[in-house]
Amino acid sequence: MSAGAGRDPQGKALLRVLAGEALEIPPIWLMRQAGRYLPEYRAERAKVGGFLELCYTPEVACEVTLQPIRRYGFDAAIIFSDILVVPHALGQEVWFVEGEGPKLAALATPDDLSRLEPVALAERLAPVYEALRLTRAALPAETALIGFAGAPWTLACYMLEGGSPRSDFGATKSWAYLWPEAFQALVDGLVEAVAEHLCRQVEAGAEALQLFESHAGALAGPEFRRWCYEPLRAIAARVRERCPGVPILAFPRQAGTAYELFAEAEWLSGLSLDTSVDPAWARRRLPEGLALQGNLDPFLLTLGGQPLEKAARTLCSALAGRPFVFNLGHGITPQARPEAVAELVAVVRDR
Ligand code: 1CP
Repeated sequence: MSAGAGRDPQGKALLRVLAGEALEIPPIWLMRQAGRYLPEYRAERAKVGGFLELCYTPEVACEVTLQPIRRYGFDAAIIFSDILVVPHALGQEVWFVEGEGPKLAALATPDDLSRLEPVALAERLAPVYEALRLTRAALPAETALIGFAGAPWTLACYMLEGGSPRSDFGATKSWAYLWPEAFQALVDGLVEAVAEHLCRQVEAGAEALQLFESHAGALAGPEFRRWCYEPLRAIAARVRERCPGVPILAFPRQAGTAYELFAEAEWLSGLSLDTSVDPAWARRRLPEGLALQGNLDPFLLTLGGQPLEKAARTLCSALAGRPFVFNLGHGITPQARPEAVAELVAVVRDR
């Protein structure tokens, strides 16, 4: 199988950096690099019924994963899927409304936890693993394949809010404060489910893993430690036991000063910085051996030209000489100009 060979840090730039090497030309990939800004993605999307069908049809998920690699030759492909396949595979109803985003049948009270069916997870997500196998077989040898999952707090937000969280995270925080034991049981269950999903992805060919904690910014202090940091650490421990050596990246978006907690996270290979983090601060406060990933403002890809070039060069200089993966500070938007993405890759590689 290619997974073992792929994890050899000799070849692939992304894996070398996640093993602690500083490369003169940083590897580059972009969060949400397959998506609506690409006409070829929109064409594939129009052929299938719904967004989840796209995720669960291995040939199509493989094709859209490869599209940005063909166009730009990124150093890594991220498997086309979504963080919400985990709640879906646990038996929660999930659907996508065009222009509105994801919707879920919210868990209303602790009694609803009994509706979740963790035993069925791997079987329901088999198409994702098949998509990884197909993609690994089709990728150029130098391109790393990234598997991913949502982190428990972020998944809990969608599961309890019934979709994209309200600005006060009211439903989620009500559970956490009113029913802490039930909320802990949900988070613990998600730790197991996410660890299982990540290990299956590695077994199907993923060579690095990213945990998306998109709503880390809703937490601070002891709550951050309990609901974000500790569950991430617990997942990493399980993955390291079953899949030793696979590098793990975390993206605790908008964590603010809590980014510093990860300075001691020896279980982590790389930390993804959001747009609000000053790279010079990260360089000073986070350990030399921890790869930093990020954090160009995605808006610059709607502009292109001189502002994009200047920001990309500044970012590369700020993190030169240490393990660094060039990326955005959040996902690419549907408004990004495909030509601007090509400009960005050229600037990062040909400075
Ligand atoms: O119809 C469409 O094309 C829907 C748009 C879309 C896409 C392209 C959604 C719905 N998901 C995806 C793919 C996706 N989602 C990937 C694919 C791989 C790649 O990067 O190319 C990944 C990694 C995700 C991860 C994801 N999904 C996150 C974490 C990253 C982040 O943006 O913070 C989150 C929060 C989701 C939930 C989700 N799924 C889709 C949307 C629009 C959202 C976000 C809704 C919200 O903001 O609350």
